[in-house]
Parts: sequence; structure tokens; C-alpha cells
Amino acid sequence: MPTIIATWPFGRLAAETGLARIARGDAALDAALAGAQAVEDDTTSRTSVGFGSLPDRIGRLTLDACVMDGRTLSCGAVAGLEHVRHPAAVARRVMEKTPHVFLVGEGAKWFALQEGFPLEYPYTVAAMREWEEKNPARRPPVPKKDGPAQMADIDEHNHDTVTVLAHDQKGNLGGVCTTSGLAYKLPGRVGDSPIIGAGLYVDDQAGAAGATGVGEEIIRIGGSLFVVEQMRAGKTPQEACELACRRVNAAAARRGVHPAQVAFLALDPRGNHGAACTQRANFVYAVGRDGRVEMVRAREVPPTA
Ligand code: SD4
Repeated sequence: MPTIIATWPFGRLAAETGLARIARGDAALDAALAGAQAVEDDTTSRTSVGFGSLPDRIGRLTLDACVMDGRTLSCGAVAGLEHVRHPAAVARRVMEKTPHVFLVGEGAKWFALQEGFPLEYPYTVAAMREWEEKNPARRPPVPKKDGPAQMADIDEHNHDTVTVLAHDQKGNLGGVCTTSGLAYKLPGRVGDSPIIGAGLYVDDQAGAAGATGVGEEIIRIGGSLFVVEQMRAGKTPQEACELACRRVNAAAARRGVHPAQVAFLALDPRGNHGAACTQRANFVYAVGRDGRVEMVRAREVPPTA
């Protein structure tokens, strides 16, 4: 059944927008991109991706995004993109207009400008005031030697990534992931979101998966590709997401740290969905199908599971 799922409470806007596109016969990737872009354009949510969201440690807003088409395995990505409002649309242009998959920083910006994306000023007064109050630039820029780096909590009150997975009327899958990354990240830091196989993976023959949460832990286990490969091996989307969370937990145990807050969501080639998160991630996601959108709370996988 045609279905669209999207991360976090602001995923509702993505799912509503994308569902309308699926209903009129659009391809999965077009619907997912329209949904993601609606969230990028929504400046009322300070913590969601897009203009007005929280910058890095030195006050710069840099955006990361990727897209993938499950029919052809075509994909594109950008990271560290500044002054461009729609990183996911730029990622799609990388996919369609270049022989490459991934452009970063100044190169990604140069490409976006060549493609006609306008140069824009992404900062809102509210976001910069908060940055100034927290003044992260005054803190030590690198982790102290005596302990692991402190990661910001990622739960339903502090998150920014919209990952949208869609299953269209023809039964094809498409996905988009777009983010401003962890608030107050080190300059140059890239998380899982724009990395094909980490923040997103889509294959019509196996399923689609996306991730949100502390990107370092998602990259470490190749999260989204792992989920898709579990579905290829016969697991349901729910089982696949739970297995990925167990893997995150196991990786943390091997490093002697408490598992970070991470969540996965998935769609199989028939449009069945599932999601799971590690402890305290409080992950909710929007599910759009049959003409309506509802919010679903993901199952938590504790470290001992
Ligand atoms: C990152 N995965 O940059 C992103 C952060 C995130 O909701 O998902 N926030 O690591």
C-alpha cells in the first residue's frame, strides 16, 4: 500500500505533504523530497533542519542531506553546505547532474549556485541568541582527555533530522534525509545523515531505511544499510530496526560507554513499516497512508535486550 513515513513530530508535515504527492501519482523520491523540503522551509521549528536551526560551535549553520532512488540505486549527497536553503534538492541535483555521489563544503555550495539555487542568509535572531547564550565557542573545542566527548541528548525535544521514506503507487521506494547535524557540533563535523548506507539506504528489492540520533554511532555500524540487509534476509522492518539498535548497544558495550540515543525507521517493498530506538531516545515518527497521517511511538531497545 502507498505509504510514507518520516522522523519526529515535524515528520507530520513531511508525511502530509508527501502523502498528497503520492496520491496524485508522484514517484516515491519526488514525494519524499517534497515532504523533506516542507520541513526545511518551516522556520517555526528551531531544532528542525533548515533556516533558523541551531548552528555549529563557531556559529555557522551547515547542512547535510542525501537522497536515494530504490528503483535504480541512484543517489546523491551534500555535506557542510552553507547559505543554501534546500540541501536535499541540491543532493538530488548531484545525483541527476553529475557523475558523482557526494559533494562537500565550498564545492557543494559552488555546485548549488551553478545550478541556480539562490544564496541566502540562514540565521534567525532566535537561533543566534540561543547560540550566544550557550556560547559554545568558549568551551574547549576538542574532547578532554579524561573521558569520552559529551554528546547532546537527542530526544523528542532536541532533534533536527527529517528522514522521509516513501512507497509509491507503482511499488517503488525512495528516501531523503536532511539535517543541520548535531547542534554546536565541531566545525567540519559530518554525521550519518548525508552518508549513503548510514543515514539512509533504499533498495526496491529489499526495503528502505533511515536513521536519526547521534550520527557517530550510526556510522559506526553502517546503520541504514544494516537495516536494509536484514530485510533482504527476511526480517520485518520492525525486527530489522530492533536488530540495528541491538548492534548500537553492543558497539557501545565494546567501547565501555552507555549507548547513545539513536533511532531507525524502515519500510519494506510492500509498504509495511517499523521503527525502534535505543533507550531514552523517545522516538516518534509520522506514518501516512490511506489518506491520513498518524504519529507512532517507536519501541525502545534497552542495552540488555
Ligand atoms: C547527526 N543524525 O548529525 C544527525 C542528528 C540527528 O535528530 O539525527 N538529529 O548526527
